[in-house]
Amino acid sequence: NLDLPDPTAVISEMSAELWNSAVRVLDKNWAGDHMVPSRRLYPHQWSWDAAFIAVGLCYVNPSRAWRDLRSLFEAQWPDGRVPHIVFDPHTAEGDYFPGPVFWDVPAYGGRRPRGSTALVQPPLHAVAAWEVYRRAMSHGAAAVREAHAALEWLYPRLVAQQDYLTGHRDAGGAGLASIVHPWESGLDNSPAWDAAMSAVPADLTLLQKYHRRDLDVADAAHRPTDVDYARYLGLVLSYRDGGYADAHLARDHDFVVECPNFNAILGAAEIALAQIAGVLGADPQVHRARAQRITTAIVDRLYDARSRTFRVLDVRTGAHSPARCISGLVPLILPDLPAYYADDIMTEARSARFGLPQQTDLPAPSYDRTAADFDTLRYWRGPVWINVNWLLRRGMLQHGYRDEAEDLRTAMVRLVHRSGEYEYFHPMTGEGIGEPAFSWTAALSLDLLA
Ligand code: 9YW
Repeated sequence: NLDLPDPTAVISEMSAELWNSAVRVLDKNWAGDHMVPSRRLYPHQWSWDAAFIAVGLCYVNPSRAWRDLRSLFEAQWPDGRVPHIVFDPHTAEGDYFPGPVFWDVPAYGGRRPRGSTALVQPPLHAVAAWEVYRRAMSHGAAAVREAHAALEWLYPRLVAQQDYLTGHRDAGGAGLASIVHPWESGLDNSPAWDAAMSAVPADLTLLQKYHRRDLDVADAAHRPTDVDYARYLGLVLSYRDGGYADAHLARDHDFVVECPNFNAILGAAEIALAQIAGVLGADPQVHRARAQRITTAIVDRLYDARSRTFRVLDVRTGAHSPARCISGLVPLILPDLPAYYADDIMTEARSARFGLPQQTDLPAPSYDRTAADFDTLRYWRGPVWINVNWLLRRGMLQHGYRDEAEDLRTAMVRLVHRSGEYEYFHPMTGEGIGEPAFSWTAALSLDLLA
């Protein structure tokens, strides 16, 4: 039938539209020496955002991808921690809360000119650095030289980040990293924290002392609640009162958990470091061995044999969280994960709980669709996020689920093309919610199209 459009032409037109608009988003969000996640809500630099951003930015501007990662690691602390937010001194204190004044971190002899928080985020940067390096070839000899120099600069800093997380942060004593605040997970108000957070004091008077800037620019129905925020602030204040030191966390701190998403990324980072070490003439074997140890510890500690899913572990109580969240699917990115567990993850991903595109036409939601408290709007309690779906697809490719990986890729591209580069998406309708022109959604779209 001659009236029907040629499907390949439709797809390439859609791809070109999305590609061009994603590039525009990344141009708009570039702030001179770093990328902001979004102009209004997040006017500083965020740690794991920089990694996702680099993965896509390298197709169009590898120099900026390296510059962004470098800006982040210039703010690394002497103990190896890479802060979850690096503040932009040109942004007014009132434009983001909690800002530098609230965090009041110690100064380290001018090594950190830009100020930061004291928390961390999932260490995806080694994976990102390796991806940016791999793509340098297609940009010519100068780009390859730039990439090599960037890897040389980053490598010891990436190793120091891993050492901090598996050393200072090994509160559970089994070689995994604990997080001490939901913000460290990147999945702020995920139901995975509800059980552990219910024991954290919620001092609502803190919210009379401070102003929640996020509610000036975003819809309260989408954001974490005031009770969440009171607990978030209380946890920072108690970590701050202890000088942001990590000794005795399991004993003294109110929130100490091991997250499968965070630790799977920690393991994947060692695999990427092995590849980077190979290029730089360092020893890859030590990183492969570490990746293996992390994978084994994730299986031993975070796998719940009864439900056959990976769960968050509360280090203080020894209990697994009852919530089935997308974080439980991310260990699929670990190449050494035995097929038995990879199969279990795929069973969960295909189930009505997460319903891969075959059932819903949409990428996976952040939380179990069948749960009584599944919330279609509130941030990490239901909506679809592109970054964690990108990780899930990476895991599918890693373990040979090629058809499902391709379906997921198509679903993500279709969703962002239809709705725009939003921060997150309604898990029933696909409508874009949160911030428009969101950097990681744009950057990862480039990677999915490339
Ligand atoms: C906040 C910047 C960050 C992301 C997190 C996301 C959100 C910050 O935004 O946290 O104020 O709630 O949960 O993953 O890094 O994009």
